[in-house]
Amino acid sequence: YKRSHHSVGIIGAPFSKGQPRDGVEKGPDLIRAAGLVEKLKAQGCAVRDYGNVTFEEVANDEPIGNVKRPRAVGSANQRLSAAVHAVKNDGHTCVMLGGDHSLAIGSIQGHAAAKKDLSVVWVDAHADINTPLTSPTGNIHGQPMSYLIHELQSKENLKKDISHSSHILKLLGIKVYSMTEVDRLGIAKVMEETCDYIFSKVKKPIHLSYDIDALDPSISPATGTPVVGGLTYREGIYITEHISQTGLLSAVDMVEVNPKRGRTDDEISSTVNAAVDLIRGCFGKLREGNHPADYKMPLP
Ligand code: EXY
Ligand code: MN
Ligand code: MN
Ligand code: MN
Repeated sequence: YKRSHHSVGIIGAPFSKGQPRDGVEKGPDLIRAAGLVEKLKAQGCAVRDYGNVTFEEVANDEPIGNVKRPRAVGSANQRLSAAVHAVKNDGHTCVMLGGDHSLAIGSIQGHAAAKKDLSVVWVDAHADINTPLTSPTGNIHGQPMSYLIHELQSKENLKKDISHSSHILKLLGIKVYSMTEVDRLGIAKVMEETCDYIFSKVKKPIHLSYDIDALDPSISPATGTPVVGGLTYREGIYITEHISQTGLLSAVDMVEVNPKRGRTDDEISSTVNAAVDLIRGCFGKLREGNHPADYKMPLP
């Protein structure tokens, strides 16, 4: 029964310009202040905190078409991509603390630059696959997948009538589980099927992009776009436990924690603590309890 052997590299990305609400840039420091590093070490991880990425001020960042703050988001993601690439080259599992979900563009790009082929598991109340033409808001945090998927890069495809993200997902053959499937199958079956699917050809490193708004707002209310009817705390944690036991987790994004969207201190701490617990689940924390490294079964 061995303890976690994980080596974790943490990057903070205090960035909010992929969406309009202030406060999500405070996510990284709050998640650290809730004891993330200490807790990961206590469960046996080696942890290196690379600190926060610094982002440049972009002066004239007028919308391009419908897309808001394209230059700031582009620049931030270039810097984040380089930072994630470096953490991967140092041999760690990368944990990127957002920040809004537009940061997945740079996080996945930097990860892919180091590892070539990846599987991406996206846990979210939203599909985040709007294209610049289908986005109802122009906010890039609702669009990151559209910049990462090769099939969505051609103007031809963008012109097609793909106005609903569920249609785009169908068109691309992306495996999707809605809350209806979580209810019908249970989260254990959903994760079993998810892993069967991503392991069906080759076992690629996994990039887990976890939006805290995937959890029900009764648990994580301090987020920009909460949706009632989300995952329970236990379902949310189960996802991380299951991914952890594959041994293939290579990078994690934990995004959209926004303390300014919490109405009370309890709402904020519930959200931040859930983010910490999800990350702990990614690195082998078991709800049954973890034995200390030198634990010996007492003789009868
Ligand atoms: N579908 C809406 C949009 O594209 O603006 C809302 C997107 C919310 C995205 C959140 C972070 O996951
Ligand atoms: Mn998202
Ligand atoms: Mn979301
Ligand atoms: Mn492991």
